[in-house]
Amino acid sequence: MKRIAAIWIAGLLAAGLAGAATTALQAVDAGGAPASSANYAADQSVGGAVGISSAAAPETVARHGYVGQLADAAAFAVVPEADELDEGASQPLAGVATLDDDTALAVAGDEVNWTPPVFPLADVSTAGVATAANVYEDTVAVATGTYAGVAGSGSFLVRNVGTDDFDVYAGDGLPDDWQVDHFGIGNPDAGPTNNVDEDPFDNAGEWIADTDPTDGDSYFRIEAVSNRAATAEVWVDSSAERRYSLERTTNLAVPDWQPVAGQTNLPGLDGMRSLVETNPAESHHYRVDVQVP
Ligand SMILES: [Ca+2]
Ligand SMILES: [Ca+2]
Ligand SMILES: [Ca+2]
Repeated sequence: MKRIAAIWIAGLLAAGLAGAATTALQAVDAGGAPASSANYAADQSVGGAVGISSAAAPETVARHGYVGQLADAAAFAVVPEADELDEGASQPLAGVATLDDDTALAVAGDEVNWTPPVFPLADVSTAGVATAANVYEDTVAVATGTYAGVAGSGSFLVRNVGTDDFDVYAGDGLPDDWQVDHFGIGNPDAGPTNNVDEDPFDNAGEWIADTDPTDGDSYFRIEAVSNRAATAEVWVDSSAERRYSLERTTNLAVPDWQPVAGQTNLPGLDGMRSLVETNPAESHHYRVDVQVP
């Protein structure tokens, strides 16, 4: 254990004990006055301000009035400058050591032996400057270090400010959290043109429709069309996170797709929903458009 403080001032011996000389017992003067005998003189140090003082930042607690103090670090905690940090940004770390007499000592970042960083920390310098990696969602970072032989840690939140900047999924046009949700981290099958489930849509298409890119039965399609009386109903399996529009044409050979009035940009329902054309003047072919809001 590193000795934090070692101050013993029981008195100043102005003259050492000589040979086998004997000294008379000398009562300590509580007033702090000098005392002396034939062989020595001492300036007593008793009294002064007594109590505990503290400061909030950097956290410090001092105990005053002790003639001497020996203390070892009993606990250590890492203190980040801020509780939240944007991904890719840096901030200083410091610490506070709680000594075995319950006093607290502010510890600078360069006094800490920092543990190698783990995600989402990209780096912690010897001076204690922490740099956050890019993340795919808000992620708690834990910084760990050792001071005076005592290990401690502290945490802060790394904010996800970019949706397409994480690891190998960066810059491919698909939201990183969606890719991680479906494929885990670092999966080469997660790219926008991949189609690992071998259904009619690649991953980019499955993202747009909010379908499962790892389930060959999950892809966007018209589930049913009903034509009761004069009303045409077109059914799709919908997502509440997407918008749907009904379009029609009379000719598939040379299609001229037109939106159906009142049936555009409708929210999904997280289940089957219908889009309706009432009293169409003639028979039509229909298709449904799905978009990310
Ligand atoms: Ca990000
Ligand atoms: Ca991406
Ligand atoms: Ca697919």
